[in-house]
Amino acid sequence: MRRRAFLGLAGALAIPGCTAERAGVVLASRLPLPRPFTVPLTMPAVARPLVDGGTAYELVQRPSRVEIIPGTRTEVWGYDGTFPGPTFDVRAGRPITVSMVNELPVPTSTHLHGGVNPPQFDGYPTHLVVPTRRFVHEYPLSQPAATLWYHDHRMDFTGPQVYRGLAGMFILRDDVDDALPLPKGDKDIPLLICDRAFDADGSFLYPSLPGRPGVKGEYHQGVEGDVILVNGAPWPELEVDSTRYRFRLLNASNARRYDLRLDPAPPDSSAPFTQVGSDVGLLGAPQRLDRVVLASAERADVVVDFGAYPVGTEVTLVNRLDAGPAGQVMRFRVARRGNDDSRVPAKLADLEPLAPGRAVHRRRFDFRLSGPGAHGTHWKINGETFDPARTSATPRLGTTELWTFSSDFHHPVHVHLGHFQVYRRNGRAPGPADAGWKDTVDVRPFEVVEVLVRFEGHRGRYVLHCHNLEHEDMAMMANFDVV
Ligand SMILES: [Cu+2]
Repeated sequence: MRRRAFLGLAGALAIPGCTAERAGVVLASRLPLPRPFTVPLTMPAVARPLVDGGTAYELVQRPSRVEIIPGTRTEVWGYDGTFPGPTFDVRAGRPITVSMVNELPVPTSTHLHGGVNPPQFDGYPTHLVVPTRRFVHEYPLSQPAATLWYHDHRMDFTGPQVYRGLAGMFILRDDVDDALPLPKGDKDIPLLICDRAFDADGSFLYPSLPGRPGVKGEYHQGVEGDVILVNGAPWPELEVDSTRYRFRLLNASNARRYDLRLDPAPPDSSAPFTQVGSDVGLLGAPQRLDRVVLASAERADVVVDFGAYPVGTEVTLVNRLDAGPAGQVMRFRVARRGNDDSRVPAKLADLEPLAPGRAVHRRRFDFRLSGPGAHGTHWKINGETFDPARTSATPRLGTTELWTFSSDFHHPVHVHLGHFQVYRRNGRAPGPADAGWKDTVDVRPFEVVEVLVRFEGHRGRYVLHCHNLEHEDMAMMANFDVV
């Protein structure tokens, strides 16, 4: 009975107008906003090893002043002083080391999101690298090609520190992916999408969260900015050939969800997006999509064929979840004809579907708000706030478990180490956004999402948490120990 009531409530909330598809609260910029589509899309620098051909990298986390809004300067805290940080472009099966040097005024902890890494290199929230010190991460990269990303993970301060700029893309390639006839080279483009608000002096605007000095209550839901940045540029424009492109979409926003569409849709009314990859690797087969919905930290690797549009067309990537400035993301201008020898094959990779019969253990994780009370507002998992000393689950290495996530709000649930496949959403088959291997799943208000999660590679202590960074900072996190 309880379960039926639960699903009934979820159904009611799915009625248009009754549900908020938005996860956060918008913070308005105090700076006049730039006109959209007036700055070019730029690519972050590619991370270079210390020695040509080597496998040792070093990034310096430091403040710098950069021009994001034309004519103003914004202080960012960036990897090598850049926002986004340098893009890693590395090969599966070839381990690397990344020395993180902290020249910021605060402690940091760096997490390679989606990485299958030993616990001591995973960026545990209390594994702090204090100012002036460094820490060398060893990444085995023993996992299939995928679009990963790296970002700060400091306990209680991940939201403000990522917001200031501590995030970058991490592209892992392998022979399977290379052998596919997908668009390559300058037509394989990472797009790191996030939102920010700017103060009158050009600095990033970020509120205090409940429990901190100068509380503004509602931002416990999550912070959304009114400026959409792609690769760090506000509503940029990209000139494209009338050919296929591969876009590695990452929602690097603290809280904002996106419902991405192309406007106009292709004149031949074909689905504009062909998804080829999910969070942590290729799909088994491509899927055609009219829209791409991304919660915080989710990725979608998609192919768009601008050959469907006449040369001269301006195609806008829009976000249907916002009627204001954040309803637009970037623009593509189909500038010229181009040769296109790429295609999307019917089969992409061997994807082993996990069957529920494989699960050796079932666990439930309920994500819910508590407070405001004597101890303030907290976001809790199974009624508990994060305690680094407590473990909530002990999966065995090499096994698969069935984990059920339920929620009272938008909670994009991220599991470290363990990759998963969505088994059921509200008792039914999962949706298009759930396809493939995942590390983050979009759990919406009063939904029940069941995932089959596999624990491979390493034993030790890891976390699962809500990837709405404000929720994460307000303790919506739990330990599990792989034993
Ligand atoms: Cu949450």
